[in-house]
Amino acid sequence: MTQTTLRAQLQGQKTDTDLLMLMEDIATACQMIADRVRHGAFAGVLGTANTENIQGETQKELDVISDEIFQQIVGANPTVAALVSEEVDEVNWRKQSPQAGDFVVYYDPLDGSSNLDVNLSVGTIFSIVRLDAATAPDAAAVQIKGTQQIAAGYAIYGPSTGLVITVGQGVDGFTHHPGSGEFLLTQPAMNIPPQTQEFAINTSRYDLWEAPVRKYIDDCLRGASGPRAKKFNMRWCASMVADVHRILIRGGVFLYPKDSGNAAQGGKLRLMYEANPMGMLVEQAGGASSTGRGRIMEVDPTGHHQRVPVILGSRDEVAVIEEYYRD
Ligand code: P6P
Repeated sequence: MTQTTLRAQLQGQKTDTDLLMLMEDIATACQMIADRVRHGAFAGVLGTANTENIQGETQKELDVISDEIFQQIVGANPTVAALVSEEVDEVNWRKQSPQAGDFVVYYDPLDGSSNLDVNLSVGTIFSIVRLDAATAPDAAAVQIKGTQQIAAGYAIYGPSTGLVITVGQGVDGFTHHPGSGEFLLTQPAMNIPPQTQEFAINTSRYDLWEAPVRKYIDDCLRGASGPRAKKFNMRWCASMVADVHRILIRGGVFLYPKDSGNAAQGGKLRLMYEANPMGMLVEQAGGASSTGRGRIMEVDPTGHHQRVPVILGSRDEVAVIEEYYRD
C-alpha cells in the first residue's frame, strides 16, 4: 500500500513552500520531543524542574526541554518572525524587523505534562498565522485573532506518535513510522460526527461551575429518563490533546468552562496556543468551538497568554450547550 508522507499530502493541497517547510520543521521538533518523552524515565527527566512558568505552574523538566527543542528547530526557520510559547513570558522575536508574509508560531510545547509521571498521553499544540504587514517587534503585534490562523495542529505522544494538522483544507492525521522516520497519512479527512453521547469535563469543579454548565451536566447525567432522553458517557484525560484527539476520531464534546475558581483569569485554557488551534482543527473537521457565549476564534486577543472558556466538539452538542447559556 503506497503511504502518503506529510510533504506529499501538503503538496497535494497546493500548500505554499514556506508554509510546507515550516510544517516540516514543526513535525521534526515534535518527533524530537517524542523521543525525549519516550526516553524520559531513563534520562531522569520525568520530574519537576523546580521552576515556574509564566502561568505560575511548576514546570516539568520535559516542559523546559520540549520548549528548547521547539525554539531551536522552529526558531531557526528563516520565515519565522516570532515564537509565542506557553512556557515563556515574553514573545521570542527572531527578527528585529518583521515583514509581511513572515510567520508567527504560537505553541504549547508539552500539553498535559502532569500526566508524564503516570505514563499517559501528552502532546504539543501549535498555531500559525502570517503577518499581513511589516510591524514593530512588540507584544501587540502577536495579538492576532484566531480567524487569521492559516494552519494549526498537534502532536500526540501516546502508544504511537500522531500528528494532526490543518492548513485550512480539512484535517489530516499522520502517524510516525519508526522504520522510515516519516509521518505517514493514516487518518485522511477527519470528520467529527455532529451528535454525541459523550462529554469530557473535570467534574471535580462542579461546585465552581456557572448555573448553565451545572444544569447541562445534570441533564446529561439524568440519561434516557431525563430531558436529554439519552444516556451519556464521560471521559476526562486531563490532557487536552488526548481528549480532542478522541473527539476528532469518534465525536464528543470537551468543556473547560469559566468558573468561580478561574473567572478572574477568564478561564483556564489559553487562547493563542490551546483554544484557537484546537478550535480551528475542530471546525475544519465539521465541529464547533465556543466560549459558551460566542465563537472562540472571534475572540479579540488582549494578551498572548490570555485565557478563555473552551467548549468544543460535535457541533449539534455545542449548540445545545450554547442554548443552556442563553436560557
Ligand atoms: P485539570 C493540562 O494542564 C491542561 O492545560 C489541558 O491539557 C487539560 O485539558 C487541562 O489543563 C486539565 O485541567 O483541571 O483537569 O488539571
